[in-house]
Amino acid sequence: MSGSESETLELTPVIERARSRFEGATTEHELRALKAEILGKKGELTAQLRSLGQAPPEQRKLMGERVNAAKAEVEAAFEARLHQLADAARRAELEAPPFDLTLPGRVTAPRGHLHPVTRVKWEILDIFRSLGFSVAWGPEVDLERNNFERLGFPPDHPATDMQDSFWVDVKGATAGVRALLRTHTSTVQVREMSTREPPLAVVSGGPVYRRDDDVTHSPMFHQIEGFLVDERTNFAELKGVLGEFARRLYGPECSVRFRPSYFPFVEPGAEMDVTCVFCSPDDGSRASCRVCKASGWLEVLGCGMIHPEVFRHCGIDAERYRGFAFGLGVDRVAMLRYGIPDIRLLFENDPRFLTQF
Ligand code: 2NL
Repeated sequence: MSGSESETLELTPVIERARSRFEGATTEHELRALKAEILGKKGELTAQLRSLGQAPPEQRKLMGERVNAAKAEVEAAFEARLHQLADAARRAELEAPPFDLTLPGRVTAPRGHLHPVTRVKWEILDIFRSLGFSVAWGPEVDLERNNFERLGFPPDHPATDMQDSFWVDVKGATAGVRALLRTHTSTVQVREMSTREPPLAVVSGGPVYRRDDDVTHSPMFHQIEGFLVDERTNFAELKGVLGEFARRLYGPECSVRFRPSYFPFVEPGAEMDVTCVFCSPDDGSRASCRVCKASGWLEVLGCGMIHPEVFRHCGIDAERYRGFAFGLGVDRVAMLRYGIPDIRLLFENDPRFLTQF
C-alpha cells in the first residue's frame, strides 16, 4: 500500500454497506450471521487491519485508529439493529390475541370409571349399611370347611354337585384339608359367625367361582350375601328388611313376593321376586315382556331362616339365637339395570362395551 492510497483510505462506504445489510436482516439469527461475515476473519475491515503491516510506519497509527473506529461504528450499528428486532418481537407478542388461560388442557388419556358390576355392588352394600348392617370381607380361596362343611354340607353331599367347584392344590396341606375358589360368599358369613358374638348384622360381597359358562352363567360372577343373628328375629323381620331393600334399590313403587324354595343352609327357605322393572305398572307391554317372560315378576334373591345346624358348626347357641340370611347375584342386578343381554359381556373388558356406562 502506498502513501497516497493510505490517505484516500475511504471507510465510510464500508460502514454504510454494513449498516444497510443489517437493516435488511429480519431475525436475530440472520443479523448475527451478517455480523460474523462482516467483522469475521474474511470481512473487509479485518483485511484492512491486516494490510496495516505493509503501510509506512508514520501512517500506521492514524490508519489503525480509523479502521478501529470504523469497526466500533459497525458494531454499534449491529447493536442498534439487535435492539430494534427485540423491541419489534416484544411488541408483536403484546399485540397478539391474549393466551386464554381458561382453555381446558389437552386430553392425553381418557378418564376411567368403576365397572358397572362394582358400581351396583357398592349401591347394594350401601343400602344394607344404611339399614344397620356392617360390611365384611373374606378370601376368594377358602377351606372346604368354610365353603361347605360349616354350612351343613357333609363331605361329598350331593348338594356340592349343584356347584361344581374349582379346587386349589395347597402344597404341604394336612391330608384331608382341601381348599377351593369360594362358590358363594357364605364363607364370609361363616367366618363372621365363628369369630364374633351375636347380635350380628353383616353383609359381604365379591367374586365367586363355579364351573359354568354360557349366556346366563360365567365361571366367575358376583354375589352379595347377608345375615342377621339375634335372640329374637323371625321371618316377618326378614320380609320387612328385604322389602325395604328392594324399594331402595328399584324404587318406592316396587312390590315384592316370597315363594317357598330350597337352600341347604336355611329352613324355611324362600325366593323373593320383585315386580318387573320393565313392564310394571302394566301399560300393555307385559304380554310381550321377554325379561319377566310375561309373568310381571323377576326373581332377585334367595333367603330363609338360618338352619340350626349352621349355628352349631359356627359355635353359636342354636337354642338361644335365631337368624335370617339372604343372597343375590350382583351381575344380574347390573344386567337388569343397564339392559345387558349376555353376562359374558361384563367380563370381556372390551372398551367399546365398558365406555357405554
Ligand atoms: C343366592 C344365595 C341364599 C343364603 C343364600 C346363607 C348364608 C349363611 C347361612 C344361611 Cl352363612 N344362609 N345364605 C341363604 C339363603 C339363600 O341365596 O345366591 N341366591 C340367589
